[in-house]
Amino acid sequence: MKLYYAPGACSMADHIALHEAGLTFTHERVDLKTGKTEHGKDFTEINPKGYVPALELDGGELLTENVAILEWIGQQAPQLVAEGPLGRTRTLEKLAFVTSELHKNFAAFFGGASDDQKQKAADQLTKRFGQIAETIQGPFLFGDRFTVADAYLFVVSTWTDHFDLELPAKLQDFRQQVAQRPAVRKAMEHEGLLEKS
Ligand SMILES: N[C@@H](CCC(=O)N[C@@H](CS)C(=O)NCC(=O)O)C(=O)O
Repeated sequence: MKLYYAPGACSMADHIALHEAGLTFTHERVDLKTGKTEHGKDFTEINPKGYVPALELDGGELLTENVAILEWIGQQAPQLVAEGPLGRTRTLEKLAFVTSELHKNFAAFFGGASDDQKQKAADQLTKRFGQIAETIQGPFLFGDRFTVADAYLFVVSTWTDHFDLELPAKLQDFRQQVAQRPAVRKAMEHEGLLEKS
């Protein structure tokens, strides 16, 4: 199995989740500016959509879309999904919120949006980060159990550092807790975001 990723991008959620799941995988870095992988391949020949994450399964099938990949990892490692009869659906509910209400609003900052569009996106992000922060049971979204949704929320929360956006205190605490996890450190070290310990 191989994860196509870009350092610090949303694919880091999958990178973290794969380590948390204890799955064996390799990685190939994608340069999103040139569209080339670290082995010089044209990434659109692998994923025609041209974006990360993409996960090539052992049978050769390619999974794309962060929510689908994280959901699949959760199927392989049920300990990464919330407990209870509604656990899987509750996890998906959080993944959907992170992708459509948080991740999507960063597009204004990553792309060439106007100041007005950036301000609107920043206002939305403040509101939506505030809403999800209020649902954190602590230390993670669903209490003591770390799930694939925590991995994704952690990654998007790190993006606020680049754009001078402030996180609610509850999310700052959450970030600190998540950052200490060995799987998170391993993924971040590999992606060059942390000094190797
Ligand atoms: N709909 C996709 C979006 C993924 C996405 O936004 N990936 C970004 C990095 S976080 C990317 O690769 N952007 C480069 C591009 O779109 O060309 C998903 O949810 O997985």
